[in-house]
Amino acid sequence: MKIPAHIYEAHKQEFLCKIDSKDKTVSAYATGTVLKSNQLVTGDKVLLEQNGDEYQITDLIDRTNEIFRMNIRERKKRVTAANCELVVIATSVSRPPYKQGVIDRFATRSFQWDVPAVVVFNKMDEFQNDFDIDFEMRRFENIGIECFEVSATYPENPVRFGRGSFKDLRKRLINTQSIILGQSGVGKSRLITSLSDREINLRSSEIGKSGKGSHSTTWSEVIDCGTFRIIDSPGIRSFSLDDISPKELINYFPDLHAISLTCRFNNCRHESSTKGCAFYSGETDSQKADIIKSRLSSYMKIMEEISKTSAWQKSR
Ligand SMILES: Nc1nc2c(ncn2[C@@H]2O[C@H](COP(=O)(O)OP(=O)(O)OP(=O)(O)O)[C@@H](O)[C@H]2O)c(=O)[nH]1
Ligand SMILES: [Mg+2]
Ligand SMILES: [Zn+2]
Repeated sequence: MKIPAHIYEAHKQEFLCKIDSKDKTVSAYATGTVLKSNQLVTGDKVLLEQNGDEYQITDLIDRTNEIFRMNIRERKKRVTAANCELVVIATSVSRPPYKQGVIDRFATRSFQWDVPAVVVFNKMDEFQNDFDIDFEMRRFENIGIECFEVSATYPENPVRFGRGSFKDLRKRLINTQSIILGQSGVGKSRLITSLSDREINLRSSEIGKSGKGSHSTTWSEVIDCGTFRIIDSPGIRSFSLDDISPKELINYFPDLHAISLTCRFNNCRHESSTKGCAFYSGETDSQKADIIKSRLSSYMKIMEEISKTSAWQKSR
């Protein structure tokens, strides 16, 4: 008899699995045939077989989606998690400081993965108005990304009125499996601890003098919060999107993509000197002109970076 389970933690050959029908996690090994064709990851649904005290993973259930980056050399996907219905992009508004470019990169990935995203502005208890948070939220809401303003340390205190609160965020997560992503130290683990209905206490550590996190979470793991599951992940060090080709990048900027379709030339580079470029024709919806301008500048920055890498790869 095969036992349906979820992978909560994936190591090289050993997998911590939660048996769906019981409140029980077991350590399981994967047999050659399953491992050969797949790399098993956190969030995977699998079937187990029990032999005495040992559990073996015999089958991998088809994934609904994958959190991945491409390995350019091998032209293969490197998957880090699976079956996520939502990407929770977490940022701090104090220390480490808010960086728009970083959130844009995560948003770009969520479009590439085809998984809806939300942005959580955490540490609102320390917010000093040093950037225009309403503008930032408008920017993300314009691409269908819901925003929340919370404090993981003081979850019950509404910090400002208007946008999504801690309660709203919890509501949004109910009955889903999601993954939380963000730089080290933004409060991902602390957020999960506060969001959970259960008595969990994930390891968090103080922000150093440099204002940077100290990479306290070291691998991805599913955290069962009672009414929802969320994958805690280690703070990402590198925000490089260099595995995305310059041609496909615009597809992951849906707001810009729609406008770019009306540029006169379909190989338009969207620079201010380009003839017939829709971004400089003054026809963009004036209420949104400021956010589009800011998104275009972010797109251009990423484009410049990935164009360099692909030229470098071509020359090899
Ligand atoms: N003031 C304040 N501090 C917070 C808040 N959320 C988290 N912190 C603190 O920020 C520090 C880092 O939090 P973590 O939860 O470890 O951050 P993380 O994103 O999980 O970091 P990594 O695991 O390294 O990727 C800890 O000292 C937390 O107590 C918040 O809402 N307000
Ligand atoms: Mg952590
Ligand atoms: Zn153009």
